[in-house]
This record gives sequence, structure tokens and C-alpha cells, in this order.
Amino acid sequence: MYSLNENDEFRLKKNALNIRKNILRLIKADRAGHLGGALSSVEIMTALYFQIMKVDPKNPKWEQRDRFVLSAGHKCLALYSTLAEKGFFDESLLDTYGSFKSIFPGHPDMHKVPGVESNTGALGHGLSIGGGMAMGLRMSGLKARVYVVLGDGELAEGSNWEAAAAASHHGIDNLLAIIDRNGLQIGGRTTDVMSYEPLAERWRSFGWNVREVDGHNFKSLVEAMSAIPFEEGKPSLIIADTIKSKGFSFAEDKANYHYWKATTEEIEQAEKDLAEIERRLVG
Ligand SMILES: Cc1ncc(C[n+]2csc(CCOP(=O)(O)OP(=O)(O)O)c2C)c(N)n1
Ligand SMILES: [Mg+2]
Repeated sequence: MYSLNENDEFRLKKNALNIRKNILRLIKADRAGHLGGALSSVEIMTALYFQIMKVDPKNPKWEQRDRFVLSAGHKCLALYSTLAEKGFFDESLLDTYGSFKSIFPGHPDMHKVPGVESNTGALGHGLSIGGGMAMGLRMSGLKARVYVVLGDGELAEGSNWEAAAAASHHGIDNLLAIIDRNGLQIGGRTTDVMSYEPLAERWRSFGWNVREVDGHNFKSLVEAMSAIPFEEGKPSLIIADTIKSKGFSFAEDKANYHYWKATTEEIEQAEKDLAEIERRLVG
């Protein structure tokens, strides 16, 4: 079993802080964006890009790379911020977000942003895309893996369940799906709007091997992510329990920060919150 050492955990926490800073930088550029689901997925994205996935920022199309699909495409502020932190493009480009010639649309575009593997944004498609990629890699004899991040509200799209059945039927065990279970979707609690709980049992009944972890804890995330396939011949699923808008004190666990039109006061508070995280991390 893989265990994350303290140096690596510290390094990942610094990456996550920088990614949250990048998210705020994007928001400052356009004064608006999908905040909550981006912030809840930061540790998931950090663990993937800075500990688990084999990618080369200088050669984004490297054939043997692992693939990442952000099925919940509205979380793209987290993806752009992570790709910037990883070095896929210059961080200063983030300041163009929202302007006419920016390479960063409101949902990911593989033709514009280096490192983005698939266009997403219409919820419910990423798992089919990722499952197909994983099958293709297997057929080509490549050892690479595919990682797909889903939102918990997104599961209301029925196409996810077709993809889940297909991945199990085809025994796609180079596929890891991660559900960012922040408990909220666009208009309220996921369990009120459209509940798919109990999630773990449902996915197991679809033939997946499932683990539930604290989605803000690097030790738990990395331990689970590095153990795939959890079972040979089966697709793997991590249900990551998270807090929507994690890190911005005024917005945590509130549905109305799903999409944020930032006020000057809130931006100042977000800056203070990040400075406090930094103070606690590095003193
Ligand atoms: C097919 C489709 N229907 C509706 C939407 C509008 N929409 C964008 S985000 C969202 C809620 C998603 O909730 P969740 O998956 O839990 O995302 P998170 O909490 O991580 O932001 C909805 C309904 C969409 N993007 N695509
Ligand atoms: Mg959600």
C-alpha cells in the first residue's frame, strides 16, 4: 500500500494553495465564474496532476500519457489553474480569462487549452468519453490510464449510468472515476434536487469497485488513487467527500456560490483566506 510521506504532503498542499490562488486570479480577471465546484475539486486535481498522473507539460500529446477528462466541465477554473501550476502554459495567460481572445472559455476546449483532453460542459458525457479512451489505450497496448472527475449533481444525467454499465461490461480497469461529492449542485442540496444515494452501493451494483475518502485529505486521496485498479478486470471509483467552495470562508457549503459574481469585498476576503492558509502552511 502506498503511503504519502510528509514532504510530499507539504509539496501537494503548496500546489493546492497556488491552484486556489490561480482560481482567484481567473475570477479577478472576469469578475465571475463557477467557483464552488472548482474549489471543492482542488485537492483531487492536485493529487492527480502532482502525484499520480504521468503527463509531460512540454509535450502535451505524448502518446503514453495518462488522460484526464473533466466531465463536470463547469469546474474548469480548477483545471486551468492546475494546468498553469503544472506548466502547460504561462500563468500570466490566466489574466486574459473572460476577454475576447482568451484561450480559456467558460467550459474546457481541447482545441484551445494545452493539456485539455476533451471538450466538456454538457454534463453526463465525460465518463463515456473516458471509458472509450481507456478502451482505446488498452487496444493499442498502452499502459496509460484514464481519470475522470464527475460532480455529484451531474449523476442525475442518465448517460452516466450507461457509461458505468459499459465500463463494467467491458472490464475497463485502466479507468478511475472520481465523484466530487460536495453535496450541492446548481440549485440546492444534491439529495433534495435528485438523490442518487446510496452512491457506493449503486456503483457497486453496476460492477465497479468503490472506495470512499475525504476529498481534501492528500494521504487518503493518494493512497486510494495509487491503488488502481482496486480489483483486476473492474473499473475503479473514488467517492471523494468535499466541501463546496472549500477555502473561501464566506462561500463554503453554500449553493449560491456555485456561480460567483464577485464583489470587491468578497475578493478581499478571499485574499485574506488564502493568506491565512499560507500562513498556517509556511508560517
Ligand atoms: C446537460 C447539462 N444540464 C445542465 C447543466 C447546467 N449545470 C451546470 S453545473 C450544474 C450542477 C452540477 O452539479 P455538480 O455536478 O454537483 O457540480 P459541482 O457541485 O461540483 O459544481 C448544472 C445543472 C449542464 N451544464 N449540462
Ligand atoms: Mg456537487
